[in-house]
Amino acid sequence: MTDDLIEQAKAILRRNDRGGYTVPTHGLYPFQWNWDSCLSALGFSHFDEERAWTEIDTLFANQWPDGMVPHIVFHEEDDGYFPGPDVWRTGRPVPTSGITQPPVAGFAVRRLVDRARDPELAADRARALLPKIHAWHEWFYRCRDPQGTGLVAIIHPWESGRDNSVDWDDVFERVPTDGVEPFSRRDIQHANPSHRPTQAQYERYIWLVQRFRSLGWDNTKLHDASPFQVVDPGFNAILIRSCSDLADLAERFELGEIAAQARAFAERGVAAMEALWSDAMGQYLCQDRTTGKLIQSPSIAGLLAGFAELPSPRAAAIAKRLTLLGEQVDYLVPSHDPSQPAFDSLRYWRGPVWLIVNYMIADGLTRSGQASVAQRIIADSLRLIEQSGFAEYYDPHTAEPCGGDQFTWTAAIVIELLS
Ligand code: 9YW
Repeated sequence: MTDDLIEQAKAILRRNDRGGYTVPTHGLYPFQWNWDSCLSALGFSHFDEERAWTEIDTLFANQWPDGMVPHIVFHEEDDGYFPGPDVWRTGRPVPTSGITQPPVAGFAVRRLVDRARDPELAADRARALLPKIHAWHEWFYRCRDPQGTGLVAIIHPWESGRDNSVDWDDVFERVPTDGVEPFSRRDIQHANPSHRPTQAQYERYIWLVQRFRSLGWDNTKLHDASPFQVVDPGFNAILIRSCSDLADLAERFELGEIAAQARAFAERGVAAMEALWSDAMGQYLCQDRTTGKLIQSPSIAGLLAGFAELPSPRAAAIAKRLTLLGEQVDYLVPSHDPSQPAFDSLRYWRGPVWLIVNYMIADGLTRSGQASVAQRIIADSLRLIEQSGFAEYYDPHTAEPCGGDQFTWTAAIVIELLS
């Protein structure tokens, strides 16, 4: 059974391989996505280390001069996805989007180095990537935390990787739709529309893109100019974890300056996370940076926070929340609390389970000594695969597979969990 699943997963990675990068899935997402690639490299590394490094190298070959690593790289023309390069118009040699995604590269690179079967290859590739990843982290704290709070904001829901989370609903009231150029969505031609974001949400996504485009994608301006500035605990935890993993690697490779700076970012971030903690909800919450208020929306972002090294009472509280959620669903971890009225078991990031997030939460909790809930998450993840294949996401009650199928990062995580 295990061998069979690994073989199926490898076949998906090969099928979605376009040479130097993989597409997340055939049809729906025909380009390279940032955090998909970094997490997919983990899967490749178990059977083709060279290919794993190439996945991350290709992404970083498209890093912007200011340090940002874009959320999509449009390597080839394909009108199967909206919005394409003609909408973003970022002026990059290989067209890219103009926003970023959860910075999981530092974590992924460290994992590749730690278990390398070819340590020389790993050292060479990691040494070359380290300064680039660090430049991206510096970019975050410079451009997305201009007040120096220790936490970065996202300025577009797509940056979080959790496009239509309930977390954004109230802040989205502030994002207008006037002046949005007419557009035709492609996602709902590939996937079930009732599993996808709504038209009203898409109009706001595009309004923000047009706003940033009108500012020439100048990252010294975008943060302050955005009506959408949200501090996401899951996103920050990924950044903190990547900074601390990068610091460890930099120490190993005797890159003292990077090590010290990366360590300082991580330590400051962990301390600053306290501002996002809610005793009432028993988890971390997003913060609306414009008003300074916590967003009262118990989503998976506050549980993904456990991916960073948090004070142990916080990790224990997250484990407790997960145990309670586990009584409400058959499959952990729902992307939103099922007892909330906005929960929707099928609609993208408003309820369904995503394997990549499960993997990161389980990894963090295992490190924090919360092994039993981590094991439940992993067991649930594998049951989902056995029942419903390698989907983009799943209904936490019924295991119904949703979104795209033969999904690259889902397959990569299965290889990672079973190898
Ligand atoms: C979109 C590729 C991406 C992921 C995101 C996910 C979705 C793309 O797919 O966004 O156009 O909505 O939300 O996390 O990187 O798999």
